[in-house]
Amino acid sequence: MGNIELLLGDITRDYGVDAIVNAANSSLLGGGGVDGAIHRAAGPELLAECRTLGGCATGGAKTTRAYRLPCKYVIHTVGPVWHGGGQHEAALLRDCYGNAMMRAQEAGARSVAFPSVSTGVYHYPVDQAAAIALKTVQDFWDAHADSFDRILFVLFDERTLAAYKKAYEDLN
Ligand code: AR6
Repeated sequence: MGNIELLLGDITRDYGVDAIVNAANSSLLGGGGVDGAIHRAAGPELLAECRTLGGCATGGAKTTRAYRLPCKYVIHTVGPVWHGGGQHEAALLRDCYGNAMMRAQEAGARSVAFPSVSTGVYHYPVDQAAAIALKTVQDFWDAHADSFDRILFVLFDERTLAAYKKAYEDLN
């Protein structure tokens, strides 16, 4: 059984992983934040492939190739927009991480890097999001220990990293 790694950094850099997860929107046609960074680093072929996918529901996840990114796959998931917590946001965020892990397993990706889905433009409170993210991913890894070697969260700023570290302590 492995331990999730929590790193500060830019997920488009080379972490030696098979798959990275994108915090996309339901069009899957790009945007700002980590989505913009991933599309810029992958090159226009990524958008061309995304156009063939017909979008993605909130909580869902779809896999593409990674083109110029230093990994094999991008798993695009669509996090919930935070509306105060009464609109199934927690269940939808759980679905994002669970479905992304399922897509990774199906692709044979043995190492996966996640960003903090929904805590940027979508305004999900980072403390709550971190607890859901880590528990969902750790539970999936524990249940499918043979499928994965490494799981990372690559967090873009100190505040987000601190929230994930705290949630990780509370979980273990
Ligand atoms: N590497 C890792 N994390 C990053 C990077 C990066 N290069 N860039 C930003 N982050 P957001 P969301 C962090 O807004 O809240 C897009 O326009 C960022 O600091 O990217 O799920 C999509 O198209 C934050 O901690 O995603 C959607 O429309 C985290 O990634 C919408 O934003 C998520 O922030 C999705 O919003």
